[in-house]
Amino acid sequence: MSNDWWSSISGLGQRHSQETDVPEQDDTITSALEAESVIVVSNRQPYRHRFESPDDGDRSVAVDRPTGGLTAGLDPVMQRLNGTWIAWGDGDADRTVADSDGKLRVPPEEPTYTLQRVWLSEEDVAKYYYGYSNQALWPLCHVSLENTQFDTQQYRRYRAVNETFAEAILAHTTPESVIWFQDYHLACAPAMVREQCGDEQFLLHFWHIPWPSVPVFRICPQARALLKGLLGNDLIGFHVPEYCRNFCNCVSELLAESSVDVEAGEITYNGRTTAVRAYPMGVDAERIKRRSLDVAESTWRSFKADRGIDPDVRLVLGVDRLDYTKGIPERLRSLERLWEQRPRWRGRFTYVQKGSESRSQIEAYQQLQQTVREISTRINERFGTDEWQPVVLIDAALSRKQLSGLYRYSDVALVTPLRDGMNLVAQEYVAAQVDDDGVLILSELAGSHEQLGDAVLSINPYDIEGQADAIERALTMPEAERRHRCRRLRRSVHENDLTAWLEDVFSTVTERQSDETGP
Ligand code: GDG
Repeated sequence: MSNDWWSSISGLGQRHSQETDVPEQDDTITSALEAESVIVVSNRQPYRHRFESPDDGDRSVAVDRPTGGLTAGLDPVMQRLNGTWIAWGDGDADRTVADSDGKLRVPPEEPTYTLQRVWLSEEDVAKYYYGYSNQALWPLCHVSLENTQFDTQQYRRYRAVNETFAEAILAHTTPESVIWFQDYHLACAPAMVREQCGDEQFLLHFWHIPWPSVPVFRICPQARALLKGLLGNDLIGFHVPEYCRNFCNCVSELLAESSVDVEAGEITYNGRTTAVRAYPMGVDAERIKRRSLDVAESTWRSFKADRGIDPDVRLVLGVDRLDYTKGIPERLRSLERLWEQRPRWRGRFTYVQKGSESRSQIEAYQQLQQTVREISTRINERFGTDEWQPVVLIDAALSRKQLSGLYRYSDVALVTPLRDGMNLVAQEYVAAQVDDDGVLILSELAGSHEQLGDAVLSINPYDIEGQADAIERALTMPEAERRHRCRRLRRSVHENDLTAWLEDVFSTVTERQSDETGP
């Protein structure tokens, strides 16, 4: 199954490993919410069961578990809260271990909360997931209009699957429930739940990708229905204020009967108020720092040797899901431009692209994979020598520790999306710079630029020449400047980590709940 943010932030491909990855806990998060009241709803699940060797007829079952990002951040919170997590059961052994309603207690070794699996048919997955979610909403929100397709059948199925999720939610809802939706797969479900359960429950939604401006969003034939669906929530969170404003403006323009205060982020529709707030998501910086410290330079040198990279050549790194929003072909073209026009850089550094296959059932993703391979081969043929390969592609999933080592020992990271809700790779790279010695080149069009923009080298990902200049500047940056920038970035990433993000979200929930109930 292809990856989306859910699988990718918890470790692409190898999205779950045996590595324990529990972030620091903070009581303000759990005390903000009453036990047994939280229901998290997402497309992807935190635990997946699979048959170890289905081809050999082996029926032994293995469990894949969260390794990082939000899954690992929320899993321990859920363990304390004894709540319910509702998600699509996509593992081939998922039904074997769940009860007849699709429920099971997790984590497997010491069960503390309920995982409610939702079963989807092949057609559901084709139309709801690969169809409307990833060929309409994903490209639309990233303003990739050439990849955006609206298909009524797919939309109907998207609604039907949202209905299935809503039914599963309602089966677990009590008057005290706080229901937390994740992402663009579930835009219609909040209004469906609200219609059935009334006003008592608190519904919130975190939208992990950008929200586009009015002229772009109104292209969508289902624009009004999607907005109405989301306005079933009491609170909607985006990564940055720009997406909040865009969302408010869309409601104001497209739903005539709404009243919207864009600056305050307050929308009244159908007699109910929805707050719209920015919560820039963070990473588990402390954990990444510790992992990075654990990777010895010798391990790193053998990692390079295994991939045929000269241990003494400098390294520029890109880590992405192979998605057309990540700006990978543009990045490769800027490297090609650099080696072409400034030959002194040939043989001086290698570009490593950790690219994880994603959503390969969709043609645009197959094309992107092919383009990346073609440009890389062309560059290697044009400039490579017996001793030096300019571009190294790594498609195998790396463990979190290997990834931290790769971050730590790379001289420069290129994070150059054409559009990105946040981009956690940029923050992870910073958190792994325990030697204060890496340079981050970051796209102005990534949400994370808002937080890190002051101390990175900013680029416009469409500006091939400008990117080439930035790479050269990064490779020639004086040590004192590198260290100064790195320290500022690390401070920011540690202060705004995953726990701070969770605290922020939950403190608004408590605030809004007490506003509703009064003093
Ligand atoms: C969506 C939004 C938003 C990658 N390769 C490996 C690996 N990864 C991990 C990285 C990082 C994650 O994948 C990628 O996260 P991003 O945030 O960069 O991108 P999306 O997948 O597009 O995520 C995005 C995010 O949701 C959260 O809201 O920031 O804007 O598009 O965590 O580390 N992990 C491991 N091995 C790999 O080989 N273990």
